[in-house]
Amino acid sequence: MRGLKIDDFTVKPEVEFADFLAPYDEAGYVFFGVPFDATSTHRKGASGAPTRIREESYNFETYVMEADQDLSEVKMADLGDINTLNSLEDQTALMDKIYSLTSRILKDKKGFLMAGGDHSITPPAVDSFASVHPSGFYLVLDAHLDFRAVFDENPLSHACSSRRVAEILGEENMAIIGVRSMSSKERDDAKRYGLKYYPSWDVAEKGILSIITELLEEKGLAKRPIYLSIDMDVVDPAFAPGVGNPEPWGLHPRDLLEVLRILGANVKSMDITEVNPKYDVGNTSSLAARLFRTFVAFNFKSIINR
Ligand SMILES: [Mn+2]
Repeated sequence: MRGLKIDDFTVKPEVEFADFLAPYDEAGYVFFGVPFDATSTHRKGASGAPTRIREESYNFETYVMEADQDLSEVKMADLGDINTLNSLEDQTALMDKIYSLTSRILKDKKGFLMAGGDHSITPPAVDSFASVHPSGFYLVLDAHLDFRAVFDENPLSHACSSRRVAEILGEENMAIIGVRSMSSKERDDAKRYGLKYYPSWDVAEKGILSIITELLEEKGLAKRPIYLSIDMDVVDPAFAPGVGNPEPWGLHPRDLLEVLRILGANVKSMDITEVNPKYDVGNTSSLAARLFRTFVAFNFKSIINR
């Protein structure tokens, strides 16, 4: 991958993410899509998400009210979508591309916003994040524990994403919020590893604020760079029906807003995966677009006020 220009990784989109129009060299934040869903297990279609999320991004004002920040004051670039054949045969090559591209972006001191695709795309991005931020922490919002060692004979399946991240960062440097689905084997493994996770009913009972506060104290998050991964199925299917593996008893979208509000300053990069336009009426991709915009607004605001 050495010697590649930044444009060599991606295919330019027909329509860029709204307001992400700066050239790469000037951008503080870089958006890109990964149209890959070859490891999806129930309803395929997440490969169409980057395009749909871009389309929905035009619904919103440049002024992000919750952060009191106008995005017209922020330099952001849309690199387009990573080249992929969207097949299992191509998966290892794709993982290498994600690693190389995210490494380049981070070394250029920019944050990335990655739009999946299924959740299998996250570990290589965390891998490059960990090499740039050795004290990094991984926070994932997901209905599923995704802690299988292997699934469908594929260790790179989306059902193994948290397990792969644990091997990269160490299970003590990660937490999962919103879980309500796992196998009994995953339950046993999580216990053996001491994996920190919060079921969705804990979020409903205690409130997202108290859970984030607990993590801030226990894991020293205030001083650590965070990689935030949002698997859209963490949100209740009533609010986000367009996902591959919908699970009842999910989070309210405002819980995600609070996560961004509190941790925005420390989240250096993020992804949103598993949005599936085939089962959406537009609200799921719209929520994804707004989450990306809100993240940039909170993060940039905290940077300029620091
Ligand atoms: Mn999931």
